[in-house]
Amino acid sequence: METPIKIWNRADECQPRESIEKLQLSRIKHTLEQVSTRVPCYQKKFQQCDFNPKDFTGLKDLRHLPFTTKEDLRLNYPYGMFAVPMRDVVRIHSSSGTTGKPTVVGYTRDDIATWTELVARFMTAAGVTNEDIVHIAFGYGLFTGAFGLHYGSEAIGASVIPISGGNSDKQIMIMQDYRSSALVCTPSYGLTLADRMEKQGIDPKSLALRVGLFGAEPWSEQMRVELEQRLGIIATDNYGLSEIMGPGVAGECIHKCGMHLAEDHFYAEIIDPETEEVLPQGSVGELVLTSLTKQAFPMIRYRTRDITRIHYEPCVCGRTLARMEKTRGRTDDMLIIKGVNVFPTQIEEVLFQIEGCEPHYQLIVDRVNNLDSLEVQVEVNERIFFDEMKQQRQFVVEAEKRLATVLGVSAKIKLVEPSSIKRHEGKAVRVIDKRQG
Ligand code: DLL
Repeated sequence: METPIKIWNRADECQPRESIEKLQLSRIKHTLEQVSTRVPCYQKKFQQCDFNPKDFTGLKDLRHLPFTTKEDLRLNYPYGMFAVPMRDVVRIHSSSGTTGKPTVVGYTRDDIATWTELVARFMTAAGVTNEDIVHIAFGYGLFTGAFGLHYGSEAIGASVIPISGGNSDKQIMIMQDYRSSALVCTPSYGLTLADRMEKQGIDPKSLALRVGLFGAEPWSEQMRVELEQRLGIIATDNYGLSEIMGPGVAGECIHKCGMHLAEDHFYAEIIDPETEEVLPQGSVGELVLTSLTKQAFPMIRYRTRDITRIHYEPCVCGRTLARMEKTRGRTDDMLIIKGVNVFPTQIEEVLFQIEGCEPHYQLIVDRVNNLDSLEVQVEVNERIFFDEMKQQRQFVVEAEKRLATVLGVSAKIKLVEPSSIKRHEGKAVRVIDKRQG
């Protein structure tokens, strides 16, 4: 007999498609009215395209409205896009921008309640219950990861360990002593912890860990296999971005066949990032999100830059909310090497399948004689690193051949010593692009 699957909010997560769409329509209308009276940036955008929210009749009309981009948020830094007075804002976070000023986002009390609910949903979908001890190894601070997962875990009734990021030895000691059963961090940090355990001679299976909730950066299916095998856990993916809310926008259930999108709170479109046209259902493209219930920081057609595909068929778990595929990466991280588009996750997928490669790599992109070049620096195990020149050469040739077949463009492989690539506690930096600047 099948064990019944626990669903956090059955009424909202399993509703028929018609009722999801009906709800989306009434919520979009409300949001459009809110922003058109309260946010000058949207007032201007709507005036420019002669749009009146009162004329909005169907979800498909949304495609005629302008996008919101990171640039709009920069121009309105810090609070210009807020739709409520500061006295109604109870929390401020910001995005992990790598250049310029970060994006500032705000939440009302109701926004925090929605965020908590949506995180509780995906954590429950991943199998977390009130019996779990949740080890949160995201950095606490302006980053939305730690606080998002923290509130969601508490709502479920799990016991939260707010350990924050870094200090891997202490993390492992606490995991052992406090019997952490659910690990929350970036997949790359999960791997760092697995390495550290191995070095210390600790068998992860001797710990109480049983599930990992990984997110905040792209990671491949091979990386999942690596994490599951090495930590002895079920590894699930969850997605979000601060501009839209933080974690909780989408998350996998234990069937791991796409991340359930909280469609009752966000409306998703997939566009061609070049032509900016909405693509037909089932296409791969850039995810564009519109918030449906946010009060402090509503977003209309926000260009996430993340490349994915959405499936609308119901999932075996019973949830009807659409499922978003693991993102392949961001359009900004996509490398164009000799005209061929390559995502770091594609390279990761290949490397992880090569016997002897360690799961740590970095990509160096450069321009030599006006031609793009890609060097893949990858750690290999000691046997290969200290192998005879001839055998090592053979290994490199073989690996380069595998990469060229999958990527459709040649890349140079450079073997580096075990543990020589910088480890990250938060989001991993995979690409060093020497072509800029
Ligand atoms: O990373 C929110 C988050 C925290 C999500 C914890 C999941 C867990 P930002 O710092 O604003 O917010 O970065 C958002 O990170 O646009 C994606 O490019 C990337 N990203 C987030 N989750 C995933 C994921 C948080 N599961 C940006 N897979 C997004 C791939 C992800 N990329």
